Amino acid sequence: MITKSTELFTRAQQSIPGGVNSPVRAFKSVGGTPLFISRAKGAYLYDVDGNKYIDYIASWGPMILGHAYEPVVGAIQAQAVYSTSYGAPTELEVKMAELIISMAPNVDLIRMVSSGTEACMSAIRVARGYTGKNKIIKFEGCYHGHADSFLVKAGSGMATLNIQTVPGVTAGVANDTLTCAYNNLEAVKNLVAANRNEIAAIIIEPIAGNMGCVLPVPGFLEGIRKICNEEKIVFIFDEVMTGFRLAPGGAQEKMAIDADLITYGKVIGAGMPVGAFGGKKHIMEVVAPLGNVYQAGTLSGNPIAMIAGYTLLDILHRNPALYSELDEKTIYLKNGLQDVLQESGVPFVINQTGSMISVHFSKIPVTDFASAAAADNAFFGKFFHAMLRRGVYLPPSAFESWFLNNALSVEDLDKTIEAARESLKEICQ
Ligand code: KE4
Repeated sequence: MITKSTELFTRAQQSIPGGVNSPVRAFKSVGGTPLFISRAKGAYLYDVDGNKYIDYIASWGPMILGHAYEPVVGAIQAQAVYSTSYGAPTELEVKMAELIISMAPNVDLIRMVSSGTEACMSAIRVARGYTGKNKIIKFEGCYHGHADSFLVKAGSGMATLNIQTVPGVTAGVANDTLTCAYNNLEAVKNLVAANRNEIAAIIIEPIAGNMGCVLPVPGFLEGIRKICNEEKIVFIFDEVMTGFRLAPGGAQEKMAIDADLITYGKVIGAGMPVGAFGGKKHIMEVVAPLGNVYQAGTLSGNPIAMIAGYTLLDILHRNPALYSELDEKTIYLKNGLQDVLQESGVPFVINQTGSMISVHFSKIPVTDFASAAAADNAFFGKFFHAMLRRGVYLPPSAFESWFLNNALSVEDLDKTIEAARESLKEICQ
């Protein structure tokens, strides 16, 4: 059937590579035509054909209190009349930095940028500038944005498209990126021993969301923390997804682990293009113009982005009960999905922490990229479309976390669980 989405997708491919401005939106791994969204409100997305969906992407995390959240929309509207950018410092940036520092552990200084990629890319440069060392360790299946250093065995869209090596990333850059399996502390120890005094940083998603949701096993993060202390390696928590979503203090607070540098994105922009990197003073002091590690951005700290992010963060900061509300809704959904999946007899694993959750059609626990990739992801594609037909919009890839937003009602959750029951019945018949 020709829909407005299919017409738009055909048209989009004439002017945009693959018809999308970010690969994971193209439905490549689940098949079919991406839906073009016309508007969203609260927990719901509406496509250009007028279909309504319960949204479990939340713009990949930012829309934690729901779409078109009135205080955020109002703040943007009020600020926009004073111009959208000055290219000069503003009080808004100071208030934003002070608010983040009051919420996030181990952040003495913070620099705003315009994406999570920029935040992670800059954090790596700071770690290299601070330590004078070149190599980094990242984990297979973790995704830290599309900077060259990270496009080695990355998750998210790279896993979705099964891209192993990226043309354009030079051997020189790739050689400075060491990788090992998530949750394998022994492998970290071996890499560090084999590259003694050469490793500037270990960067990790403290709770991974880019191979589906994968949790650190007890002792894993603690073990890396110990190695970094002993080897003078900068421990970078990539909290672009987890920051201000799992708790006011993000994964550092939830896991009670201290990082040296922390990167943020998504929630801190409330849907506007914002990223940030921050950390302990003695490290962040190398950042220009204070130090010589150069990092810059025309729209860094943009007033519209700042007022949007500040408004959302301030509400989260003043109402910590919103986190327990969101977590309870996620547990409710998890329990309901658990029941219908058990009824279906299909092998599955549900990974969940806070308001991050993912379903893997796997016979074994999903604890790293290999086990996530070994799941029946073709079945996930069928499940995705069956749910979409029933008005539930899941992330279009098995290598993504689902994100709940606090506008979801129990009725929405019940509809989602019922849609899952019907979808599994349809696929398994
Ligand atoms: P951005 O440059 O896309 O703002 O952030 C990159 C990034 C860094 N770190 C983590 C942990 C991330 O999850 C991301 C981006 N997340 C993906 C979704 N898994 C973005 C979606 C997309 O690529 O369109």
